[in-house]
Amino acid sequence: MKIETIELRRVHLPLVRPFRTSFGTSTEREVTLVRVITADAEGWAECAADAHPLYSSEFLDASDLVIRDHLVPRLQALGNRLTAELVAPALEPVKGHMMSKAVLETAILDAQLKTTGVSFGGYLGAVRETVPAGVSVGIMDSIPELLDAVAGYLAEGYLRIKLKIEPGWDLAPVRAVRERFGPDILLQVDANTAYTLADARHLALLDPFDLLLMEQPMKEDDMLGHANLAKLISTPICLDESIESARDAATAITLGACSIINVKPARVGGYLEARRIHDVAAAHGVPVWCGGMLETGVGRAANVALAALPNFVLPGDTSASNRYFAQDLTAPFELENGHLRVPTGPGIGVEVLPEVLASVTASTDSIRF
Ligand code: NPQ
Ligand code: MG
Repeated sequence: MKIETIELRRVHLPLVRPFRTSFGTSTEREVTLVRVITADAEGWAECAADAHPLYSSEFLDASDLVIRDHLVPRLQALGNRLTAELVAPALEPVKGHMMSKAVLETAILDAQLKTTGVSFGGYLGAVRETVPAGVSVGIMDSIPELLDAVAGYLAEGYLRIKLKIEPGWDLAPVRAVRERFGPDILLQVDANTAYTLADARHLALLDPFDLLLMEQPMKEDDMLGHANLAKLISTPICLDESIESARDAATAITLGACSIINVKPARVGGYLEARRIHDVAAAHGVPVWCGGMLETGVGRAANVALAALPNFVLPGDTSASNRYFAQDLTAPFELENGHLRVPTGPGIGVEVLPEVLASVTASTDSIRF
């Protein structure tokens, strides 16, 4: 593939309501979009990093810099031999920066698949035309406010509810949601690293509520702690932040640190490594589901394709566009009986709306390749 230009474009999208997690509150989503221009096609992807290094150490300004000064030059060095499959090996000497690596690999893969007329789902091995949609519900100021929000999402058709938790907002919201909506709704929690092993007895109080899983209760580098916690509570542990590679997945599974994995392509360097995590987990009989990073339609399209692989057996954080945005960058993803349709067109299978893009762009930087 011969790349002519790589464009980095910073956009700001307002969120329909504030989204609060144990690490902070967001009122808008700021992302860097990468556009890869070749003679035959244009590839698009979005960097999942946040403006602040709170979910992980990555953040957007640093990502733009590492892409420009450290990653793109290594791709340029490959010349016309460049393919999406060679991106990760070429970037491997650079430590970390998985989200920055992921956005480059994904935009290049999109251009490559558009050139050959293959969809993301077709390339990755999707086996479903639609995927069940879950929704991630932020920490609220009160239980009544939370119950209203959950009632609204269930009425829209969401098939699984994930409550964000933190110390002081865990037992009461879970109990209230179970009491109001009953034992049959699929319910899980996500702590985004807010607890320690000293909280094990408290977290065990969630055992009676029949949660599908508890996501990332402790620090990202605490594999052993999660393995110990798993012996003290009956809720299955799912890891998110701790898993940055297929090797991490194998370690966590073998250690007993998790029995379910949240796969986010951005966190693991792209869709190729995400598929390897899917495969490693499947080989161990460990179910996976597709996480979310408040993606615009550009990132959402590729996630929905990944979520259609066979071992994605739990509903993901693949929500409809209007869960986050009044106006998405693409035609909106909408729920159909609680499911999202997997795009079938070449590449990510969705197009960026030019007028919307222009209206939300804060800055653009073109790199001649
Ligand atoms: C998670 N996502 O599973 C993440 C966390 C998260 C849907 O719960 C800006 C950028 C805000 C990234 C908020 C969901 C974010 C973000 C939350 C990621 O842990
Ligand atoms: Mg999470």
